[in-house]
Amino acid sequence: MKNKTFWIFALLTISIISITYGVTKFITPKEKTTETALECHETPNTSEAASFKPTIENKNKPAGKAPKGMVWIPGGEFSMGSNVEDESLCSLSGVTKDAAPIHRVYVDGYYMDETEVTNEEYEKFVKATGYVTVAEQKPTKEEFPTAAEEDLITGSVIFTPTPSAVNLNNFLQWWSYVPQTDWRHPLGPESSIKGKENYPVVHITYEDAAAYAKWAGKRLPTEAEWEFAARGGKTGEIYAWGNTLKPNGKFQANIYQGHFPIKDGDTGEDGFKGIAPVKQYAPNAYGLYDVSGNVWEWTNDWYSVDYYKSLSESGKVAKNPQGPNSYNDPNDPTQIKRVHRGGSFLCTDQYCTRYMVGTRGKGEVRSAANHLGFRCVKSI
Ligand SMILES: [Ca+2]
Ligand SMILES: [Ca+2]
Repeated sequence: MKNKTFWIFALLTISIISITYGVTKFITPKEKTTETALECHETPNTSEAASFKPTIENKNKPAGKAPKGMVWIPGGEFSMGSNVEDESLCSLSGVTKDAAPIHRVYVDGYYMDETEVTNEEYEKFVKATGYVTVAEQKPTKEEFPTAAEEDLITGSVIFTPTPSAVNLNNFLQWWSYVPQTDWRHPLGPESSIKGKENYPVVHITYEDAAAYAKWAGKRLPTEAEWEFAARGGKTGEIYAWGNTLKPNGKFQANIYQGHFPIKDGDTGEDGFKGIAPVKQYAPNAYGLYDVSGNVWEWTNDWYSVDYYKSLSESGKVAKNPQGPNSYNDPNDPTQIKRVHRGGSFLCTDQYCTRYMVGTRGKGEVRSAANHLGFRCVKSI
């Protein structure tokens, strides 16, 4: 990359590396497109099928109505994680391993936002508090000591389709750091959120999400709370809606169809090319919309590659796990990361199939992009 924002770009987009990890690590350069090189399936290869034990929901329910825009998640004991052996439905072996082994977890009940936090909701917060998101703050020399002064400019990272087919081994080809890009200008300085009040807010870092949650009297979910809720009380299913990607031939979430990442490559077979307003697909069994796809969602937990392993090895049911004490991503050891969940409108069946409900994502805490948002929970 030759443009002057390269250093900031490189430093701020670590989360993109994480999100597209399957691409960067597991798709080797080929002249052929992955579509012709791979055999894809409706369901992934799985292992440890017997290790999912039934979900046992709590019976208690708080009196009174749920807070506006939230639904009650009863909590209980469930089997958490993924037994998917492949990174994708196209048999790329890979990083879903960090969601193994399946282990037993208990969470108390809580309320959860029924949708991703929208632009309209985030705007109320900003108007009330004057909050300035990370993308709107000028990067400092302290944070980016190697960057030249002229490169320290506000902005965020946008998915930028390529003019033609590319090898999928270099994510820099389809992500760009664009100056003056933030939640109000999700596709660059000329764009706006006018008429997009009911779209999920994006370009949100962890601290931006946590600040909103605090203002709203809520908090970010733990990773366990997020997964318990997303599974909707079901046991060991691959998706939030069941075990097949397209029941009756119909997509159940806003993901990506077609040839990634080329211009006009997303066919929008699921109804949307790119991001969608919230509530466009049926909710899961708890009444939650878009837990899979549309935008990735922050959780409060540090990301550690071996956290599930350590919980499993304890031999006990993990009670209200709060995540590991620190972050640990051996592939990217200097980056401070927390867990993302659910995948986004850019996840395809070829890789990054993180709309599979037990799988995990991760991101550097001060990084954002136009496919990353959040939702909140509230304890009783
Ligand atoms: Ca779509
Ligand atoms: Ca989502």
